[in-house]
Amino acid sequence: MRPNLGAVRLAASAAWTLSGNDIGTMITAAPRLYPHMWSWDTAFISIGLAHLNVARAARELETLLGAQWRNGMIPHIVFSEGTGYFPGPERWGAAELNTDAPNAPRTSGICQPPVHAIALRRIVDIARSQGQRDVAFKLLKTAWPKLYRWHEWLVRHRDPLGTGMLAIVHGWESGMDNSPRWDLPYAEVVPGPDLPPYVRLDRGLVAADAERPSDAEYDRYLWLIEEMRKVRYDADAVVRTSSFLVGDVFVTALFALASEVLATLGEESEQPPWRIRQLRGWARRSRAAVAAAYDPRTGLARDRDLRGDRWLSTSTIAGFAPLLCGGLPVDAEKSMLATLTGPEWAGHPALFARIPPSVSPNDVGFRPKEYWRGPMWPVIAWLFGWAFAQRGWQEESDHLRSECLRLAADGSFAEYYHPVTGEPLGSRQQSWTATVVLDWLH
Ligand code: 9WN
Repeated sequence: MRPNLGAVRLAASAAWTLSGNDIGTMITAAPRLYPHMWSWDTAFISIGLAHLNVARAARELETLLGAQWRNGMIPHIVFSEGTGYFPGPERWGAAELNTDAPNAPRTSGICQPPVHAIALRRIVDIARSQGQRDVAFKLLKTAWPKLYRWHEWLVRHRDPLGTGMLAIVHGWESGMDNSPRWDLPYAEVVPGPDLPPYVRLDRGLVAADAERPSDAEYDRYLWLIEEMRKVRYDADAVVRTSSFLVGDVFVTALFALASEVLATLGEESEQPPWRIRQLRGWARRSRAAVAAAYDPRTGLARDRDLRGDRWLSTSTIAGFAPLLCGGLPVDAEKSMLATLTGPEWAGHPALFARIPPSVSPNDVGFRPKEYWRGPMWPVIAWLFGWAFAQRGWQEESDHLRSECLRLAADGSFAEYYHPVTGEPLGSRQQSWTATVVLDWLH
């Protein structure tokens, strides 16, 4: 029988999970598999923390922002002193190769989806609702300019077409590492003979190897790092030379959404009006790029392979990106929402909970246990739920919330879940799962 903790015990266990992952200097993404700070994980983690202690939440976000590169990039990993994760700081060599990277703490050399302004919005609102206006205002004042610079970096260095469609140079930057979205572009990434040998450390930390990416996938992940090392992580040179360059529709939608959110936060904290106007302009352009990626034949939005100069049509959760940021004509949007909740996706009769999995259960590539190739990720459901509430779709938002709470009621706080059986998969006590559950329970 699957355990069901009930709301009070579930909230207590979520809080306990976060404190268990607190190593003093940061809250790690997970106890063993991920003993460091990940950029988008930390954004979500700080939201959950805010319910427990707003000052602690502010500190967590500030720790991440403290590792921001001098050029504005927020790195995808901020390394702790902990070992046990590969590739670690030595393999990345970011600080050795690029003077924009901080020496301490050490970081990786790529980035992750820009969800941080959404976290800031949430923390500020939670703080205000608790009467802690001073903490909220202080955090806004320190974090806002840094987040502005982060968004500016993305526009400057990751919009190679100048259309607002943001590009990624590694599947890890999407946060959806081995999603079928990247199969075609990764097929063109050919690891060279000079790929230095390495030993994976993630094996054995999950129940079955198939829950993690394959060795062939890892070779490509590592090869892309070699390519970046060759150009010393110079942002424009990386975009010119990386054998993986893809316009990521999900990242672009999050950027559009987060830029609007940041603009509003800017108004609330009296930031320079020209910067606020600029953010709204970036949001408009990226929203239009997301809408332009919409394919009326499938009803989903596509990624764009910039090396292969082709659209990438896959049946993954990222195809619903326009629902996050808006921009589609009303009819197309309505029918996309109906697809998301309908029998191809969240309403598929075989599913354990009515939450969209990472790949449609009807797709030939659906693999219910394989990481980003099928499982349900609570954190992704949270993002849609939050965006839906902003867009006035409260019923759909509430529904995602209650279904996700049902999925997470076992208290494992798994990294991802089997969409049909609800079995926990990947890491346990994953911080971002605990934190979104905490947010839902408040
Ligand atoms: C590589 C930490 C991260 C998440 C990603 C998820 C996974 C790392 C890995 O774990 O990626 O960055 O080693 O598999 O795909 O979204 O941020 O939780």
